[in-house]
Amino acid sequence: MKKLVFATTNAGKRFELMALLEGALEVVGPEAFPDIPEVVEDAESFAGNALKKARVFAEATGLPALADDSGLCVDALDGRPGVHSARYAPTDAARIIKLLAELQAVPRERRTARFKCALALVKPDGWERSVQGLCEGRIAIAARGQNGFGYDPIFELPEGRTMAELTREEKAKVSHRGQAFARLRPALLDLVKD
Ligand code: ITT
Repeated sequence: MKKLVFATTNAGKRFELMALLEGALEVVGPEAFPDIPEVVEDAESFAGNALKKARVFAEATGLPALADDSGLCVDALDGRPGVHSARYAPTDAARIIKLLAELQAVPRERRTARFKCALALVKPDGWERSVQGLCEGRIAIAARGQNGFGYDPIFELPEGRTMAELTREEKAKVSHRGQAFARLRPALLDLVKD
């Protein structure tokens, strides 16, 4: 089976994308290449960071590489934490507590936010494609739900549930990552034929 390296250490992202790939490709993670140094995510856009990660892995492994850079942009915080979503606080729990605290005085109608996801696919011959997806919602008053990962328990969808109250299949249909994946799917399936 054709191999794809997925340049992420985030278990939540990996779980979701593996499910979307439905076994079409053999996916290997960065742990299979311990000599590749950590990629510094210093681009100002999700797309820039995703491309940077995928390029490093494609070049170093000689395999097609897929990378995901994603995050949460909150309108009342002028788009923060945005590309800094992973570094906003040290753990998922701490990030949720900090965001709820920052928004404590912000009323429901001004708690609008969106998840963004950039996916980049880079082949060792230099071919590359980058796609994006986004999902609109608002920051809940308190965390709810056990599914998903990261900021999911405080991201409320227009239908009323938080992202962490959806099943994996439901999340894939509406999420930023699901949307981006749908756009990249043809190119990923072409890898099977390459
Ligand atoms: P890699 O760079 O190794 O892929 P990372 O966790 O550092 O892993 P990012 O820099 O892209 O990834 O940071 C993404 C942040 O946004 C991180 O805090 C995630 O928990 C959060 N995030 C991304 N997608 C999410 C989703 O679908 N649901 C909830 N939180 C999400």
